[in-house]
Amino acid sequence: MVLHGYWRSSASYRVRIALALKGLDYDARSWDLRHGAQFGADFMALNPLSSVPVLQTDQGPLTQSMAIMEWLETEVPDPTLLSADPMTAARIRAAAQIIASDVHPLNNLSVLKRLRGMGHDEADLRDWMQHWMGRGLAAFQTMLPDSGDFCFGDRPSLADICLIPQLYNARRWALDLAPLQRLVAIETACLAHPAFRAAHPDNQTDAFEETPT
Ligand SMILES: N[C@@H](CCC(=O)N[C@@H](CS)C(=O)NCC(=O)O)C(=O)O
Repeated sequence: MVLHGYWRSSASYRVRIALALKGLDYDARSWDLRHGAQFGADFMALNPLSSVPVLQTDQGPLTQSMAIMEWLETEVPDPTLLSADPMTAARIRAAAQIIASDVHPLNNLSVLKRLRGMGHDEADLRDWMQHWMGRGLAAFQTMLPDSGDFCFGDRPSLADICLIPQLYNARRWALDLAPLQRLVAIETACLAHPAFRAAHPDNQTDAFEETPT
């Protein structure tokens, strides 16, 4: 398999974690989002929505990180990213969707570009990012059980996979994490896990290659 991604892309980071948790090997191909590589014809042939990640499989390219991870879960059920208990699995999906559906789409590079194009300055952008991340992460935190090293118990799930890249993003935008201490504790546990370490942006071969735009 080939994972088309970008080191700082949080949706790519999710899929890297899932692949590592499942113990799957893949080749990585980087597309420099800062310089518009996602709009080239070669990338658009993989994903007409011009966003990463795309997982190239022996059955063709697959887009959308959540769909990719659901497919990985079906292909390689063990270790599960969900739970054998249907209600716990639904709660894991609900927490993951807060980030994937309600927070991340508002924080995307294309949204920031649009806001800049409409005349908003960097202070507006920071306010925008912090607002949506803070609101979503606070809700996420209240949806978790009170104990456990990870979001739902003693092993990582789809909820942790979505949370950790979003927290990476939150730190980049200087979100105040003081009210989110349970999430910070989970982040500490995740970042000590080999799969999360391998998937971390700083450990990708394309890390720090970008030049400022
Ligand atoms: N819903 C998509 C979101 C993908 C997405 O937004 N990717 C971002 C990077 S995290 C991207 O490629 N942005 C390019 C752009 O905004 O031009 C998924 O989960 O895969």
